Amino acid sequence: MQLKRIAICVALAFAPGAFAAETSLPEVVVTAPAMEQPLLVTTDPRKPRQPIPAHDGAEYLKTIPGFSVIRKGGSDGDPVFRGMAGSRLNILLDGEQILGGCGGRMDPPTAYVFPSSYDKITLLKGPQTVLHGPGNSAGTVLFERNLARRSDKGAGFDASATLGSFGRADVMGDVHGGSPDWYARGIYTDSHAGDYSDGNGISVHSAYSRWSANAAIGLTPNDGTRVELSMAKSDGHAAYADRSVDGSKFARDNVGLKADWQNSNHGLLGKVEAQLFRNYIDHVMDSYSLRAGNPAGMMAAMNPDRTTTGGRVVGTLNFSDATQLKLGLDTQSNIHTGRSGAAPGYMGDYTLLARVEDANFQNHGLFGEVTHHYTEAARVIGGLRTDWWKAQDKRATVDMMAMIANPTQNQSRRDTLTSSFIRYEKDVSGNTGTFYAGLGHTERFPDYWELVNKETATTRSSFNTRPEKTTQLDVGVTYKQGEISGSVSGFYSKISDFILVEQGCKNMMGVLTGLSNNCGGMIPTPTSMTRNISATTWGGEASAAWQFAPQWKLDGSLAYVRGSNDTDGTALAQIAPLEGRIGAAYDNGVWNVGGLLRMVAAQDRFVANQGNIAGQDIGRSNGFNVLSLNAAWRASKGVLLSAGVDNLTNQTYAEHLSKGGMAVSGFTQTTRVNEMGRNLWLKANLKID
Ligand SMILES: [Cu+2]
Repeated sequence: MQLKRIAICVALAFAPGAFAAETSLPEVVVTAPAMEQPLLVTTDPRKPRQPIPAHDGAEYLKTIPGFSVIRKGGSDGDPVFRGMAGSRLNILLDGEQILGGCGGRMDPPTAYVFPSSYDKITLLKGPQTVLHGPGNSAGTVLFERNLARRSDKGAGFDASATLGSFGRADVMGDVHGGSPDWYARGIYTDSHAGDYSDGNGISVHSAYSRWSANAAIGLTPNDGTRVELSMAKSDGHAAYADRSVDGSKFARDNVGLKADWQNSNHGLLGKVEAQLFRNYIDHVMDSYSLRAGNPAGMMAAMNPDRTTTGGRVVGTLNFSDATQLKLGLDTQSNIHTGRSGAAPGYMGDYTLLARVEDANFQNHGLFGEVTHHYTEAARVIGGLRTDWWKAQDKRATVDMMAMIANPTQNQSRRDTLTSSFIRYEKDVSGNTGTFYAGLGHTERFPDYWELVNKETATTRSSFNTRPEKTTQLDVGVTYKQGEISGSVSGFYSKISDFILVEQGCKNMMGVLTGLSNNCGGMIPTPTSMTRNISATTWGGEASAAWQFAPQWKLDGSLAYVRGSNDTDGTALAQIAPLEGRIGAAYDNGVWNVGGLLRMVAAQDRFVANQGNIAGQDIGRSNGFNVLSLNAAWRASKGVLLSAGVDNLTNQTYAEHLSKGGMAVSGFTQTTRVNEMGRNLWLKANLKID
């Protein structure tokens, strides 16, 4: 009976227009993806979304309640979840880790993500898994492609095109084909935008251009076996409004090999997954190619690169129908180098200089995660992970001018870190939802930015910064019955040795003279330091949707985090303020019309010059409300046309976490990098299977 009802519901959901009155249609324009399973939010990156995001990973995550983005320009912002940025958020591209190279954090992992080249984005909240690598104290984000075996010979095509205000133009093409025995897939994306203007018509130095190409070939000799070889190449350039250089190169070269085997018979060993990858990124930032008035000589360009190689093998052991264990190993090694000089063709051309290694890192992890169902409606999930970590500081000097010797030159560090979690999940009676409560502990070793390009209050090198330890309680519930669905996810987190990044001033002797960005004159000089503190954060997200009439749906969400620095007795910096969203949509199965009101409160809790590797607090920020409207037409099966107006009332506003505006020749300097003013967009999706 239950199965029959599910089958009818599924059939209705895929019959556009037919019985829209009796079922809720899938969201057409994504405005706030909801948590439908404990701690898990999934979203389709190919769907139109509002407001229109830059074509990078961070802005696609921003639609998920709890996420914010540290804005630096038009693209490549840093994603922040529940106040946690940088490597507190584990971001995986088809299971592969990719680490940026920029010492100024222009390239978070999401700068190398081209969302529409993926089929699915998944957020796993909290330290509630050990399967995806170390350090996921705030959460794990998976950008993934679907890999189902073909049932017949054939080919398909999926494409989209987007046009928008301020010179926005994107295309995406995805061609795939094969037979039950093999498949091939190629995906290309291209995205351009000019400098946008804020609500006051003030132009922001923010133009960008990005492209990516992916190719994969796979063998699927039977239902349970798959081997895939994949390659990716991408590049781009982006203007930055928050600093004196722009990103003129973000090149990525990738190769990956995956093999999966699933046991078709009942047996202890149910599945084996193995993966190897190499990611090379080559980044250039310079002061001359994307802005006027700067000389191309001397130290005008910096060119870091990073090679990340890694692998993973996981076995699934079925001890019984009720108990399953995933046991695995993963490994990762990365080498970071740098060089800087003049533009090509000038004396001191950086491209002719040797790259100099400044640091390398290795990590080997062993993990096990068990799921035990002790009744049909209740289960316990637990995991344990140990990481053996090593880092080496290769820098001879610590300053741009290569005058100050590195006190930790050639030092190595080793550490063994452990992470664990246990979670109870109980389905609510009548199968209307699930309650969960989990306790997790994770230890995160400092990343490149925290160890290798910072100082401390007392030394010129932060290479001995202690690892950060997070213990977090996650509690929540999901609910869905009839016309109403909703979820609540709360957390309470105690972080010891939280790695705080502060901006300060040091004199010639390296003695700290104050905490400020504005050090004045030649002496003292600005410095960026790390310090281990104790911190507490708590908060959560709530969302609800109500289909109050057959073709009408209302939804809303709230996200809030409060953070304190327990060592200093102050607020914890870089926490986004309370945010709420209300959406309404009319959908008759063919036409969809919707609106979104995003309401953000003022943030009074700040500590100037403190934060993380991606940003520091500037000061208090004002609240704002932004209204956006959208419409979509399912022209035929496989054809969707959508359009929207974002920031309808042309508000001038900046997010609390946006970086401070820099003086760029030809542009007006603002306190923070302002968000886009009123803008229009048009998107066409085409799918042929
Ligand atoms: Cu850079």
